[in-house]
Amino acid sequence: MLDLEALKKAVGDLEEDRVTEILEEFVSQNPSKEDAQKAVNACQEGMAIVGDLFEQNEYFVGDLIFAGELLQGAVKILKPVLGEDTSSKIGTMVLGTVKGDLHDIGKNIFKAMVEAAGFEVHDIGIDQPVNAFVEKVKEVKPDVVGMSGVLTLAIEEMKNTVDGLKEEGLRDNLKVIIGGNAVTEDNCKFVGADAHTINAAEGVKICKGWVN
Ligand code: B12
Repeated sequence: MLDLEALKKAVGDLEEDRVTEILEEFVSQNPSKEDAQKAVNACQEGMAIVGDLFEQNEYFVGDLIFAGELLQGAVKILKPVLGEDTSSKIGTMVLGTVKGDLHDIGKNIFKAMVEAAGFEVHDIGIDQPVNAFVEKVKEVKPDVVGMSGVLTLAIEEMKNTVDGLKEEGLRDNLKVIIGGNAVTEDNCKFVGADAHTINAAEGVKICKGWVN
């Protein structure tokens, strides 16, 4: 059995060896995808602890960097379980982290899961300006655009991106979903997106609903 509290605490305490030990043992027990998603949620909660301690000046930028590396390692261990699916292609997505924001751990988790669900994902990376989204949409004509951002400033950039898509006449044939720690119901409306979530599994469900 996976001890979610222990995992959350180990991530919050930046105990990399302990996180690896817990997750390797978990994966060796052939867990379900649902349980792997619970592990992701526990890691996400652990990262929220890291963020809080950073705000309280108990952790510093170096700790954020280490936390990022730690979580990337954790996702690598979980990926074979999260990504295990043989669905055929159900849709196309352009995905990226908006301009000014360099955070990509959550985006990469969502990408692995939505790919496993059958989406062909064109990941344009981090710190991507409006025109990078617009050009990629023109090129691949996706069903969905996914934007990620965890910084408060990301919300304004998400809105600029939706406005940019509208200006080019591309918005009407698209669904737009935003994710990352900074998104809320209110700023989803402000951005002009169709949906928002801070949970990758929920995001996958929403996107599947759009193309089915
Ligand atoms: C790790 C980390 C970093 C790492 C990032 C490494 C990387 N490769 O991503 C590094 C060290 C680079 C970093 C830098 C900075 N960071 Co930082 N960072 C964090 C931290 C601790 C964790 C973020 C994370 O990975 N969370 C875990 C993931 C799994 O969660 P998530 O992103 O929300 O993703 C989930 C869902 O939201 C969803 N999802 C995500 N994207 C998408 C997209 C779609 C389409 C969908 C459907 C779903 C989806 O799926 C995921 C799984 O469920 C957070 C604290 C926090 N509470 O988040 C601070 C935090 C985000 N950082 C913060 C700050 C201030 C900074 C810096 C300014 C620090 C500095 N002084 O330099 C810089 C900014 C750099 C920049 N321009 O972006 C603040 C932001 C404050 C704000 N409100 O704007 C936070 C909140 C910390 C804090 N409490 O102060 N950071």
